Amino acid sequence: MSAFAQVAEYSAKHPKPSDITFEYGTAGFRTIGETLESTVFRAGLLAALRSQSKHGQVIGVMITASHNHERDNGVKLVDSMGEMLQQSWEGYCTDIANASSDSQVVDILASIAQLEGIDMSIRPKVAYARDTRPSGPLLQAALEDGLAALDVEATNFGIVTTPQLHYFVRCLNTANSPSPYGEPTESGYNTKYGQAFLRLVDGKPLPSTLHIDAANGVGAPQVRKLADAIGSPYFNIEVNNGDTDTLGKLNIDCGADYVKSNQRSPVGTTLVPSGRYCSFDGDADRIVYYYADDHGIFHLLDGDKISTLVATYLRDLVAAAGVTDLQVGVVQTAYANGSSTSYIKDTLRLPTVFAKTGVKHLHHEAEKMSIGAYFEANGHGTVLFNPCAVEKLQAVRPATPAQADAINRLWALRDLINESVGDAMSDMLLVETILICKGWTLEQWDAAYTDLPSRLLKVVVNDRNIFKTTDAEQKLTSPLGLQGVVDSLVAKFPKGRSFVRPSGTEDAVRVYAEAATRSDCDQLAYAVAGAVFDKAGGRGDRPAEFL
Ligand code: NG1
Ligand code: ZN
Repeated sequence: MSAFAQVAEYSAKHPKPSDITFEYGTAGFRTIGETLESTVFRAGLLAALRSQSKHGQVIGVMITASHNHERDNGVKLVDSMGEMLQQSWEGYCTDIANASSDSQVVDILASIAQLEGIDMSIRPKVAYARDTRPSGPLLQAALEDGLAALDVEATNFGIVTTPQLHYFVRCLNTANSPSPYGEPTESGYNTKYGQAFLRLVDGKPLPSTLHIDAANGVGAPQVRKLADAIGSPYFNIEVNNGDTDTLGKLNIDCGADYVKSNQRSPVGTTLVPSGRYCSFDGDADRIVYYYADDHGIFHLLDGDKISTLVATYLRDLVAAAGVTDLQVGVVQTAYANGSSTSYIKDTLRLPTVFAKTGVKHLHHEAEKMSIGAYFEANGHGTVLFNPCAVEKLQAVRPATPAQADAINRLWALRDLINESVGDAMSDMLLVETILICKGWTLEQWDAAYTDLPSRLLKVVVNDRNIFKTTDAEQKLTSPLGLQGVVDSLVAKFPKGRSFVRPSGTEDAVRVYAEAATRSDCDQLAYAVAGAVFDKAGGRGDRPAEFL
């Protein structure tokens, strides 16, 4: 009997909407939740094949649409070390999601199996989870049908954060290796990160309460469990926007994306000077911090501020450990504030590179560094320790107590960091550790450099696929002539910078601009957005001119 014998029958239960073309974008598939049943079912089939191609290692499937509206949902595959799906498989995902019939689904599976030389006798293993969205149960059922159709050994991790699922996958696949990542359970996760945190802050002065805006998403129950597991005044938190039961609240007027995009505090939070605040996004893989100064003015500490804080701390520890040939580097995207890039290059004197948008691109660049900190400005990122760096640290024979302490701290930091993917909870503990160790307030952290005013706009166009970019998405190669217009607008503003790229998660084009003053920045942003609208088929309202 063919390995795909049951697929057509199961597939018939989850027909593809004929009017939608799906694309595996920056963060997997993402669109209106109810339309994704066939796609999630088929993602389950592909996860099974991917597992077989990896000789039976566990592959993850996460059902989430992150910071997007509650009516949206999405699905993405997690590769065997907990990292994003290998890029060459993204095309397979798109192909199978768009197969127009059940028999075509089977044909595509058969051709992938042949192309990848897959041994179909291997029993596939898949771990899956979802966030709190209302369409989650429906999509989970579709996924389970996909897994049943290929007789997958499946593990349901329930409702967890996206990075927790990445962690579980990595733990499962390293369980019998010389360096197991951890225990693949929620309590294993909380124990690993919680214990590392306590090792690092032990004996330091206690911090004040951290107010966490959990975007009314899965981060709320999970961070409460983390706090219970840590059970120490070093992690004294108050969770706001933690309502996952009431429909219509997820990510609305709250969460990391709202705070970053609007540069204001979330609903239900009144900032008190010297108070400490942070926001997760809906699936808790992003985090930003913020505070109000003595005049009540809001200040954001975004992904750029986190990466510079972390890179500085790691650089100093590596120096204190006496390891000379170990370089800390930083990976950013073009959305990084220009001031942060100058600060990394000119003040910290650390190597920095730009990657395309989407953490998978940053992750790959960071892998090339000895210790690579990567963060998107929106607060999504982590730190990677290259195996060569680990070997070098293992080889050090400390000559002084200070050196031994620095090395111990580096090991503890490595345990504190979720190396598989950006993780709001692990990143939060990392930031908390550094602030506690330095005895810093958020204002002191913020003092390293001052952000240039920036603006991110969205333009809806007839066809965003005509937008093609180069140079880490900083230049347009299509539509022809548009980049010239952007360049001429940028040239008018001191410290001006602007670029245009198609979104990978929404049907829109994004326009980013920064300049020396708020007014210049807004003028530039709206001028570029207007040019995009006029010259590339803008739809709906023309971006409002800045007055
Ligand atoms: P797109 O829609 O491709 O810009 C957005 C974010 C990315 C990344 C993904 C995945 C911005 C400007 N873009 O991608 O950084 O986080 O969502 O969630 O923040
Ligand atoms: Zn997210």
